[in-house]
Amino acid sequence: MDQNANPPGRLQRAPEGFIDKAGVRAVFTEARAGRRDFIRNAFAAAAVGAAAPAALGQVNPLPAGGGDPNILELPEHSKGLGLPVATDGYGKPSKYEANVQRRPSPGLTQTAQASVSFAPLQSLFGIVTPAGLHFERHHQGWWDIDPSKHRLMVNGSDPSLLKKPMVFVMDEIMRLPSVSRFHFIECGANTGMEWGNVAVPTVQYTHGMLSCSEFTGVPLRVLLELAGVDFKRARYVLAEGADGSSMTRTVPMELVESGEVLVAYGQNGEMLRPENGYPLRLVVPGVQGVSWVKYLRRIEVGDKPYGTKDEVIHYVDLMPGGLHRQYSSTQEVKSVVTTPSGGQVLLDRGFYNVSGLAWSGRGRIKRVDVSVDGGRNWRQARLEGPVMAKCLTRFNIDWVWDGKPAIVQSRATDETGHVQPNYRQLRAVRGTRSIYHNNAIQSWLVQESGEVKNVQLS
Ligand SMILES: Nc1nc2c(c(=O)[nH]1)N[C@H]1C(S)=C(S)[C@@H](COP(=O)(O)O)O[C@H]1N2
Ligand SMILES: [Mo]
Repeated sequence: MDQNANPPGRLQRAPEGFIDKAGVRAVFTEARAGRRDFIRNAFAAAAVGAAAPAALGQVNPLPAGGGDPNILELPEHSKGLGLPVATDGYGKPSKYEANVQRRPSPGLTQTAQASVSFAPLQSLFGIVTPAGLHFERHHQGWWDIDPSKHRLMVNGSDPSLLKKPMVFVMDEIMRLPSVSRFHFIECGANTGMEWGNVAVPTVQYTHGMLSCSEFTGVPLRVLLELAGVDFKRARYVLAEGADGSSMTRTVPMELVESGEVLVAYGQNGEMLRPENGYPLRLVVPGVQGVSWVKYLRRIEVGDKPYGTKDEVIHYVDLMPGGLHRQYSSTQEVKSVVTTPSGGQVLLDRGFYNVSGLAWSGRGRIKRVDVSVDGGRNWRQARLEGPVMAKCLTRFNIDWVWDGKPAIVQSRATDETGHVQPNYRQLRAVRGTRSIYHNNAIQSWLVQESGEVKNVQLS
């Protein structure tokens, strides 16, 4: 149970005068030198107390002969003429952000087509994933499909289940009333490498098969109504993609009837990216990514689950007794601290904003607790609004690091009362040989050196 040794909310404030001039100068100097390490800069700007200037001096000595650091010379961009508008028809990030990239995991897969690239969660703010940084998971490569040639067929496994099989072109789908909703998508295999032990160093690789977008499209229910589906008897749909992977997944009709499942063409205000299923994908809120069929070309309605390869062999849970558990597709409550996280470095003790993401396939996040002592004491973090169902929720909490080793963790609770388990609790039920559906509490060890490491507590 919760041992709230400390009251929730903003516990500690940084001491007076914690922004010191030497620290701020060091930040400017570092920025000019082109060295951009978010954590270092953020820290330097918030360096605490009398020890800070000395520590900063050791790590970031001001260059000798740099002139009077109190006199700011006007840089070129404050004097000259800037670039004209529309130099680039589609804007790109600053060149200084070039290290913010989705990344594959070398050696994880045998080909670059049946593979995955991970989203850089450590570099993102808020809850929305920019389309160009959305994780990718392809079973047989991606395509840029001509939308004028794309078709979506709606048919029945038995003709009596629907009155009128239909084939839609994109224009027809886009004429229908649309909805836009924010949802996370998480691959069922996210954090899958960590089942046995620590395997990868950074949050990008432990949790980066996770993204969140505003999706726009038509509720699948609307298309099924147009086709005259008998909802009493047609209790399942099969979604099929147009790529070579024969990606097919059964979706229970309850989810479709609720209006949640979307046939989506929009992502964050523009058309889907080709890597994410352009021109049409299924959005199945709260359900693992594999059911979000990309390049969606067919919906078949049926009266029983289809038992396709992706649901009887893949994306199943290997239980301790050797049994396979199928169709466990809801993404259970989970969270992770993204700052500080593995691979980052805290320069010195002092104030930090601990920040992370929480989500649940069952609904809204109700609360997130954060521990900095490996789970002995917990404090309640602030949830940044809007808090939406089956969507990422950003949380933040103040922390003053005393320079001693610390183990930072977050534990989410959703509105249905589900609480994120620790590894001991999860392994007691699920064993250690699974790949999928690992929602355990993540631990980051902040070492005395300031280096942050991925660790697991037994
Ligand atoms: N047609 C098709 N749909 C697919 C896949 C695929 O390979 N082909 N991969 C699935 C898996 S396993 C996941 S996790 C998500 C990933 O979506 P993303 O690439 O947009 O992140 O798409 C799903 N839909
Ligand atoms: Mo996946």
